[in-house]
Amino acid sequence: MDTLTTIKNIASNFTYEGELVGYTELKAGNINTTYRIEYECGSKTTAYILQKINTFAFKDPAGLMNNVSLVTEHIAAAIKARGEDPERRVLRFVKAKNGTYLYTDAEGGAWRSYLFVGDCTAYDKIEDPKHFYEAGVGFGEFQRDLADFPAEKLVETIPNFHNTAKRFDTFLASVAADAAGRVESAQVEIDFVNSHKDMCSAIVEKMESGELPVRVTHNDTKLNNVLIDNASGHALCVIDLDTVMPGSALYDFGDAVRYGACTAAEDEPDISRIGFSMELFEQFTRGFVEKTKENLTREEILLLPLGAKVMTCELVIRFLTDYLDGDKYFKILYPEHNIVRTRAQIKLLCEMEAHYDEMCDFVKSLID
Ligand code: GN1
Ligand code: MG
Repeated sequence: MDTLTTIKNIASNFTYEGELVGYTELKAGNINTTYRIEYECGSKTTAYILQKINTFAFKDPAGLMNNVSLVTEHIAAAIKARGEDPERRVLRFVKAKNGTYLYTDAEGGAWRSYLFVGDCTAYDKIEDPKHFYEAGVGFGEFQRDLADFPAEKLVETIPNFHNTAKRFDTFLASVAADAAGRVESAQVEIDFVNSHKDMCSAIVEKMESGELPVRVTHNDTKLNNVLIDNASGHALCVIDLDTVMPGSALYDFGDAVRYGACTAAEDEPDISRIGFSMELFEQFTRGFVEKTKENLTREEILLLPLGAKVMTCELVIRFLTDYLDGDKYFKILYPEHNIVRTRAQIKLLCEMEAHYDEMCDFVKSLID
């Protein structure tokens, strides 16, 4: 079946009004398959996102959609309580004809849909450093708006998602299994991970001891997961809510810095281009701390830079593990893609280690 016919079939199970008049695939994500579709009703055209949830990654799509609808309702209420308009500020999901937010196709594929937010941009790379400040504001507000959300209502959509210590154990198992016969060719990268074993448990241990509180976090805070309003240049709406679940504020801060303060793309093959930008780090940190300083503990804020190192280390491990497993998890564009990603994250982590004291000093300067 061609894609248009598939889209038409799937879309006919949602409660859109009018006729499907167009679709395009959006290729930015590494996990789900995403389409932008348009419906025409009379003289009005409305755009939606129609997305197939990757059920290899997300085993419980119904639980996931329940999380997402609870969280978006909570955020909409928080925006209203501030006397602001939640329109365009939080995702609005469209019901399937079965009355839920999820449609399961004949092959078991899990689909959901939400209104497309227009006149804004999801930047894959930073064009203006101010956008990264805005990303900090956006993810900081997200964290703040969910500060009073009862975490026990959320399922863990991917169990142990940011349990970096468990990621390390999974990595060891993949090295031992050598399923794709790639261990020999990745020995340098494997040695790097082995030398960072202690870093993997740094956050987990602090959460277990209670030094770091458990919060409701986004857990996938790439720059392109916060929409920036084209007219005002301000953060508008946080998207990609699939991994919202209990976590640490360090995860959200850290993953955003990992992606956004890097001087090249996360899969840049020429590692000489990969550096860590203190300027960009400072932009994001300023925005994030401005919005969260009333909610986070002092200790938590001072530890934020640790999140950047641990999240980068975690991505080294995840990309390398997937490479060793034979590319089962992340979408790849070419056979070496996951090892290229691994090398890029290794270089970035080394750059962060070199800037770590500066990062900590800057964070401290914001709260003293
Ligand atoms: C995946 O699909 P995307 O780009 O939103 C992944 C993140 C990684 C990221 C690396 C559910 O996110 O954890 O940081 O790729 N999401 C999931 O690019 O595994
Ligand atoms: Mg994502």
